[in-house]
Amino acid sequence: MNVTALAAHTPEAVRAALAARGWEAQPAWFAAIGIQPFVVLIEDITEAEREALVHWGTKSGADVLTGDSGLGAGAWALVAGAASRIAPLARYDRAPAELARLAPALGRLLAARAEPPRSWAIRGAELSLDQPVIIGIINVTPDSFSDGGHLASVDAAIEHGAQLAAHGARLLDVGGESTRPGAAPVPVKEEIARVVPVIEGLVQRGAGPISVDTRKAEVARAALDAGAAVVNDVSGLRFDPDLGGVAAQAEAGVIVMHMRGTPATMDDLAKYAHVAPEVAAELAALAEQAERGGIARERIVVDPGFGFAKTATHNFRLLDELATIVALGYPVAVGLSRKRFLGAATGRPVEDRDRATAVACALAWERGARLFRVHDVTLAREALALASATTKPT
Ligand code: PMM
Repeated sequence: MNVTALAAHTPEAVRAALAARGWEAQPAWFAAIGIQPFVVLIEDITEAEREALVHWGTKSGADVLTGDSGLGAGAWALVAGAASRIAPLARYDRAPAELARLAPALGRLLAARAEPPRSWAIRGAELSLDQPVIIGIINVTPDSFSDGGHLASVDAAIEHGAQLAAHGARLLDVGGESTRPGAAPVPVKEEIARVVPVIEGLVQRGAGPISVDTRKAEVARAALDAGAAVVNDVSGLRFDPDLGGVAAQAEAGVIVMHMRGTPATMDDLAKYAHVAPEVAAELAALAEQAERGGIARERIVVDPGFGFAKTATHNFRLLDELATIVALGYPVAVGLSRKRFLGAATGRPVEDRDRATAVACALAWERGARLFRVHDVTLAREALALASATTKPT
């Protein structure tokens, strides 16, 4: 007899074991997904639902931990087990009647796990997510947090963008307003004057597709008119109520990022009891709002907003628990590049954080992120080439 431990942090080991024993690719994938450990946190349930879950757990062999939230917030339950064991709870015909309320949300989580999105529809194109999508940063701001001042001239910014594309960036993100904590707001006219000539120049050079990093509808409209294909909004479409409509009408791709408050107020709002589920819930509400505003689901990417209304500790937890964001079912982008929490871990100053960025990108890939907004495309690309090679199914 031979007894071997298999890796369980992804489905790949089980899939490989089954494939090696003659299973077809599709059934091997579904079996591997089914065997994988699955843990769900269920909040705001009634006492009857809590009791029904405990009873169901005893019968089905899943682990169920429960408690009371207090303050009238209802009870909570943590349910853990193989996904295939928990899956019947998502089916009305199999789940106990008392737990019917659970089925839709649980069904969505299970479906997103089994079939994560494999492409992102942007304006006039489709980006495959089977490989990492590197988003190259072009900050055209005199006061940006990490590369401020270097790209002040239009020609320098265009040249820089062309270089990023040549090094493997599949999207170029042009921004004209710094979102540093406490940065001064930029008037609309000034922001347009910064980003539009750069976008036009990049389009002329055939570099792109291009994304515009803005919170403002007027800037987005001007950028889309100049040829941008994506709107990247750090306010998650909260800052300007017209931005969603502009993006929807242009059929642009949209990156909906999580933050609280504004860059001026966000640091005081970095208060979470458990950061990943709270960011996931707030991000889900923003993405649903975007969909209600007419942006097609397949055009939406979500981003947990590292460094925005988060302390270093929150950012580390969020990176580790990124799967909670991925489970929302939208493609996930991360903006880790040169951020302060990388300095907190490595002791490196902002101009020397590209190696830490590359490592963080690799960790994020493994946890399910597919898009990576970075300054140093070459280093990130190398790290992601390695990370994606290790998770590639054989
Ligand atoms: N971070 C910054 C600016 N824009 N957009 C997205 N989607 N995600 C981010 O994390 C993000 C962003 C701030 O960083 P920078 O000043 O280095 O550009």
